[in-house]
Amino acid sequence: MKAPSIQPSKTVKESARSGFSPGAVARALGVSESSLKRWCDQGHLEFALTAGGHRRLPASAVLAFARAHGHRVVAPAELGLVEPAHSTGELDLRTRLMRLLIAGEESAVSQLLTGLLAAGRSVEELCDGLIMPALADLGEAWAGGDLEIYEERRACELAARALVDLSQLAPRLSRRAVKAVGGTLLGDPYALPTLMAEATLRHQGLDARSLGVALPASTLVAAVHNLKPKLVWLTVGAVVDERALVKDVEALEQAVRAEGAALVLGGRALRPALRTQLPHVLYCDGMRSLAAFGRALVR
Ligand code: B12
Repeated sequence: MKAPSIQPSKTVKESARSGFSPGAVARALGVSESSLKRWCDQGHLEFALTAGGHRRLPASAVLAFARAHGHRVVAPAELGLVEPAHSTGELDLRTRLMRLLIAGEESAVSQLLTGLLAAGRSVEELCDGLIMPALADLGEAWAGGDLEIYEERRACELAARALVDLSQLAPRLSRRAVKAVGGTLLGDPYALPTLMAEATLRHQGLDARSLGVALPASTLVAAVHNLKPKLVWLTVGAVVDERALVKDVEALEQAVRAEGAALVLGGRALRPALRTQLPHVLYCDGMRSLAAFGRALVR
């Protein structure tokens, strides 16, 4: 059976497919079109040619270029991205994201997050500092009986799609990109952390793919041998049986060691007492540390 894949939002899908003209990109970055065309010709900026011979630049390449060369995206709307409204302190943003998630405002959620990315925030910062706290607030609202179950489930779907959007805006991978895979073990239904790991690592230049949730350890071991990733992540959002988890992690660690790769664990359910029972593996408390580890691997 093939699990349905999470689709990016329409805006991001279209921009990823068609790309933008040099004029639009120049306006987005607040530079002249001639400078922009020169950077294209010098190979600093990736582009494709249309059938009519016109350059088209994908938003992901523009964002990667801006980040690497210290440019700011001054007019994100030119790239189909929306500038986050002003006067948005962190608390404002967190509350705004939570409200949009609860209201099921799919494009507004995606626009808020991709707009912040265009404005210079990193994916890992958005994950640890905004999306995770907004979901924690949402969890409190759910626990307090203020939310319908469908509102919580829908919010989670939207957050997942927005994370796929952020992944799509990662720089294009080089053919020799370091591979990374990960997911959750059987009994763990939490999908967002593994999508966060995928988006975070892709933005560091890794060929990262989330394999999904509720995976038997044996299939993760098979993935390690077949796909030969250099990094394997496990997100632990729920633990049904601690002893089974320890055995699963041991099996996975052996496979990862045999292939000369690294295993990184993280997640809310990995309490300190449980961590001490696990074999010696790397533990990260958030996407910022995972990003740092990923960057070290691609250097
Ligand atoms: C969405 C959600 C669900 C959804 C998940 C759907 C899906 N497709 O993912 C569903 C419906 C399955 C669900 C079910 C339940 N849930 Co729930 N859920 C949530 C909610 C609102 C958000 C979870 C989430 O995705 N958060 C965002 C992620 C990204 O945050 P995170 O896991 O903390 O990850 C961060 C770090 O831990 C770290 N990290 C995580 N993994 C990794 C891995 C690596 C490698 C690295 C480097 C870092 C890292 O980085 C992340 C970013 O900073 C939380 C609220 C909350 N506080 O999170 C409640 C919450 C976790 N759920 C709760 C409860 C009670 C339940 C249920 C028991 C409800 C029920 N009666 O059925 C079940 C239990 C399910 C189970 N088998 O365990 C409680 C848990 C209370 C407790 N103390 O344990 C919470 C806290 C809500 C609340 N306030 O009461 N839930």
